[in-house]
Amino acid sequence: MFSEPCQHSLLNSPEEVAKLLLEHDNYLICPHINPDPDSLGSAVGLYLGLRKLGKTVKVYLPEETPPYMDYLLQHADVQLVQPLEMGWKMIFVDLGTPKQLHPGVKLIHPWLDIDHHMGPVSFTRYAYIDQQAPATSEIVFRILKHMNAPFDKIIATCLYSALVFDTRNLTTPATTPATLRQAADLVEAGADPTYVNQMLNQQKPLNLMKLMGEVFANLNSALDDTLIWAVVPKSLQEKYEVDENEIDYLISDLLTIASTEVILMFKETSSGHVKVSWRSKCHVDVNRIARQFGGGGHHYACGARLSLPLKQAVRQVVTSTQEAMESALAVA
Ligand SMILES: [Mn+2]
Repeated sequence: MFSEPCQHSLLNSPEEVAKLLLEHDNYLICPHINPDPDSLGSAVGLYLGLRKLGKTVKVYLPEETPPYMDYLLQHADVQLVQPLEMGWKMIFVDLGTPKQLHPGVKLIHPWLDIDHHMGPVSFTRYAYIDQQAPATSEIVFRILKHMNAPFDKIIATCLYSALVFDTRNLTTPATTPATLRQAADLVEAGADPTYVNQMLNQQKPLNLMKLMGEVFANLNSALDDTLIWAVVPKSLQEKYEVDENEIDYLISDLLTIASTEVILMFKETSSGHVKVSWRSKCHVDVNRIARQFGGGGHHYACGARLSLPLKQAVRQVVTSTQEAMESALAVA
């Protein structure tokens, strides 16, 4: 019987991660709860790369994901139930914090954490955290390159999808010339930008658009409309028969409003929580606000889950966000 990790080592480069992955075998890759295309694309891209190098690998995903991401999953050996036999080394991608794990994930052999969120979080034996990386997939790409994994169209599609998702189509401030070169390498390896754009950005169901119409008609704002928030109660999701995971789509549309600095979205979930999402255009570090509520993410995008009634969650989060914005915009 193996023992739980008693030591934590931070790795210093993708090269070190590559070396470690080549030395071992039997990997179980876990995305975060309610995974986004960066977490899923990174997980499946890493899975496929390791498979090509002869490793035994599985992806563990104990939940349904919105249909628009099916194309990322179709080539992976996805386990809905955690394999509990010994020997699986768990690899976490894009996690941010262990709180972002699905409750169905048991930390049996937490071995490696690959991430670009605030860190380090020492719950795994090894971790490689690069906060400058625009997406976790950007790190996975570099790891696979150091392992000399052959890139094919499917791996390239997974990693390209993850990269363009987290960089809002290669436009966030984290997008550098190196990011664009990596995107070009992935297109050269077979990723099709037109196809990926269709998959990620043109899959909204009609009933979601109708729900968005009602949500947008009832937007709230403060601070001269620099703060705008949308509230999506369960009753509205039921009225339009919209899957709660699909509602996350609408936040990026709110960022297109000219006056906004910060966007907030409140979604009542079936688990009884309120999921809060923050997006910032520039000056306001919304991650600092999310952390006050036990959440986290990045300067420009983050979230938290609150065990509060919807109205109370809205009141508390709007107040804190307003305060943070007033001080951030005063110095900007
Ligand atoms: Mn990410």
